[in-house]
Amino acid sequence: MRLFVALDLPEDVRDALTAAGQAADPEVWRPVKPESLHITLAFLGERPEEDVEAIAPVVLAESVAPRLELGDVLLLPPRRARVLTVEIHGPLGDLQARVSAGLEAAGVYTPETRPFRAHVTIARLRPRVRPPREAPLALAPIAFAGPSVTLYVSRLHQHGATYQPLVKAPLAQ
Ligand code: 3AM
Repeated sequence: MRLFVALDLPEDVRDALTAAGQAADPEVWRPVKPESLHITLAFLGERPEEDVEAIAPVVLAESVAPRLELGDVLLLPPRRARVLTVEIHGPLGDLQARVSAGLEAAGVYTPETRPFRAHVTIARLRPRVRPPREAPLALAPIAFAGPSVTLYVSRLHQHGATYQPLVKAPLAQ
C-alpha cells in the first residue's frame, strides 16, 4: 500500500483552495479535487498492509490542532514546476517532527533529510505542458486549524491518485 500521513483541512479552506485551483489556466493546470486537498506530514511510500497497526498509534497520539494560515501561492519545484501549491504559515513543525519521529521509531519510515516546508498542492501541471515561471494567482490569507491527522492510502490511476483514509485522529480546535 502506498501510504502517507497528512493534516486535513476545514471545509471553508478546501473551498477557497478549490476555487484558486480552478482559477488557474485549465489548459496548463489540473486542479486537485476538494476531497483530496491536504498537508502532507510524512510520505511513507509502498508499505505492507500489516504496518498500519504500527502506524495507527503514532497518528492517534496527536490531539491538538495548531493555528495555521494560508500563505503565498508557489510553483514547486521553483525552476521546473510540476505543481501549484499554497504555503502554510504557523507552528506545524512540532507536530510534523513528532509524527516523523514516531513513524521512524515504529520502524516504518525514514525521515526526509530535506527541511519540512508545509504546503497544500492545489493543482498539477498537465502532461506535455511547459511549466510557467510565475504562479498564476494570489490568495487571501485565511486562518484555520486542521480538524484531523489522517493516515491515507494513495491509489494511483490513469488520471491521478485517489486517497482513502485508514486511520483518523480528530484534533481539538
Ligand atoms: O501533498 P503533496 O502533493 O505535496 O507529492 C505527493 C503528495 O504530496 C507526495 O505525497 C503526497 C501524497 O501522494 N509524494 C508522492 N511521492 C513521493 C515521494 N517519493 C512524495 N513525497 C516524497 N517522496
